Amino acid sequence: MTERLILDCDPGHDDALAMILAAGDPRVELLAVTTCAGNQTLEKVTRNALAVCAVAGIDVPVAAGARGPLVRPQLVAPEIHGESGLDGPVLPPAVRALDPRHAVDLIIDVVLAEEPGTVTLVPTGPLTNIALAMRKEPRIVDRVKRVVLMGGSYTRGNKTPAAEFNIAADPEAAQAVFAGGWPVTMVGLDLTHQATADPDVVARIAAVGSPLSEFVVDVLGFFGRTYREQQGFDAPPVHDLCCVAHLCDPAVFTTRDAFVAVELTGTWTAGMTVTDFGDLLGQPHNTDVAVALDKPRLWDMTVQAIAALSAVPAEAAAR
Ligand code: PIR
Ligand code: CA
Repeated sequence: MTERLILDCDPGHDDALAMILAAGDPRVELLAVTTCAGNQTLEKVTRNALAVCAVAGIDVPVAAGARGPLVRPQLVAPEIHGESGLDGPVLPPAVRALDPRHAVDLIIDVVLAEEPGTVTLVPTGPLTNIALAMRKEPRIVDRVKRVVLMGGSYTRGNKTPAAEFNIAADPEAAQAVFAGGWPVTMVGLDLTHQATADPDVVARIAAVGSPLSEFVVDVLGFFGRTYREQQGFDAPPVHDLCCVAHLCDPAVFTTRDAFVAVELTGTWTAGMTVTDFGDLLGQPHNTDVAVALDKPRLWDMTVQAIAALSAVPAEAAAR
């Protein structure tokens, strides 16, 4: 059975790769793309989503969502993703119009229109749209198959020592999602930092030899430079890609169940995903936490997806 998903993202270099895998792997069906302010402003990340659709020939509804977090001042990440939010590659103009609906309404409409238990939500930015959709239409909680989100960590953060960026950007929204009562898979930094695009991977992508593969090489080139300069990484970790990869093939990573809650009041720890794999807190486990990556599996499917999308004639891709 193909896994059907809505990608709620803030492209974003790794979000762009997640979109491409979701469109190019035959084991998943991308139903819609929604955007949320995160790596950059809503206008910028939405433009980037449409640009990725144009390059990759993605033809699904794209809707813009929340302009900022529920409670806190907005965070953006230009030091990693650049001023545009997707610096590096040449961004083609959009070839498709934005869906007129708000992202929250598109999410609700798609989930209610499909058979119960068949749609997975894949948030790869701050969780603002997902929290708002839960509150606007609580029936989606029982109808969604599960939520596979990139965010958090059980060891340390990247925005602060305690907090990962997507959760730090909107901790209140994240807490609502973890406590929502639906199955949640947390794909946090502990997992995604294993998903580096090493030089051999970039070479395999370049060897596909298409406009799309060139675009991806440029995406990874910029992301690799900022990750080297800002975070001292040898190669960039392509966080968001891991969520989609898990829908393509669950064996791409192992999980452990845990209780996860988001710290909302700590002086130095706001946005921390407090993770109890045992029973220290006496709370029922609410989350499957991604632990160990099968890296060759991740990059094999990603290279294949890029090749599959590249086989589409350029005219069809640009329609
Ligand atoms: C990556 C991100 C934000 C900040 C940094 N430093 C690095 C974005 C990625 O798009 C991913 O979804 C998540 N947020 C990783 O923290
Ligand atoms: Ca992201």
